[in-house]
Amino acid sequence: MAELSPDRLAEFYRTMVTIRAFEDQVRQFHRAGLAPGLVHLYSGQEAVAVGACGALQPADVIASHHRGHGHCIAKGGKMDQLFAEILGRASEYGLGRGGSMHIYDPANGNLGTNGIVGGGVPLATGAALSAKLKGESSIALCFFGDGVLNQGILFEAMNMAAVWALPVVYICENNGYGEFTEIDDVTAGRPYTRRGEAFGIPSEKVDGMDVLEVHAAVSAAAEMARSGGGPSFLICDTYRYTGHHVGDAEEYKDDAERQLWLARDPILKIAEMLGADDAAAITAEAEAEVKAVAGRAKAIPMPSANHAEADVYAG
Ligand SMILES: Cc1ncc(C[n+]2csc(CCOP(=O)(O)OP(=O)(O)O)c2C)c(N)n1
Repeated sequence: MAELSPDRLAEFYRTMVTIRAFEDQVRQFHRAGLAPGLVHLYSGQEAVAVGACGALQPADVIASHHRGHGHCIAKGGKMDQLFAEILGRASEYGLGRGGSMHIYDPANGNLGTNGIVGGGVPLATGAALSAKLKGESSIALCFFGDGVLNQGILFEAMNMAAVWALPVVYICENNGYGEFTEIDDVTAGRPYTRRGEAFGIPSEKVDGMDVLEVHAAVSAAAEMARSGGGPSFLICDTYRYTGHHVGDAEEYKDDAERQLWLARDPILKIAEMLGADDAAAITAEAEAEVKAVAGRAKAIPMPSANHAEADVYAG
């Protein structure tokens, strides 16, 4: 595995602790009744978004899912606008009308978070087809949860991507659960990498709690996609440290299992590499920044009546 420079390692760490602090703040907003609708937190899965997006070039695109704040931040989204959208305020990302699961940031190469399980799969595949037809060198990363392993759209999309050698990397974030159900109880055909192999797509299981391992795997897949080698399929094993959504008491989870995964916290792992003092300094800066940005986001106005028909098209 290629070593990262100390600066890059620190940058990865900063983004991971920023995501964790962002999600803690979202939880507080939600509990205070300020974030309407459901929110699904990404805490625990930070190594996947950060390691994967760290392999991208600026023109590359991502498609995210319902647990997508981490992807938006790792792709370089604006945190004040993210908070504002989640709070239903007039953000640049959706005028507060979509919230957490409808963050759309095309200028930054983000095809959006998505409330439809598997909804990002055709978007990323389409973006890869578009890049190929236009002769561009950009690639698409497609993030989705393990619940998508049983969605037909994944197989239709992977088939097309394989036949046309599209520049797309399919990244399954296997956090072990789909809502309140253990994935192994409802999913046949282990190891799940066989789903990609069925289409002749190079498929690999990755430690999703290790940002360096994710980065190495996605970098190799991205390089292959960019050079015309076609798609890849990665299963990143990870864990969500929260309920399915804020408000889920997680009674279906075993405490021993939780402790096991907490000991593997992806943030602790990279903190050890950085050293305690450097890690503590970066954490303090990142947490202060998130707090300040959250304060600014709360000052963004609510949508006005004039916004009601914005972006609405009649045939
Ligand atoms: C097409 C579709 N079916 C069902 C749902 C309801 N639903 C929302 S999240 C979810 C579980 C998704 O699990 P997974 O993909 O593993 O992601 P995770 O929540 O574990 O990150 C389901 C079934 C939905 N939003 N869309």
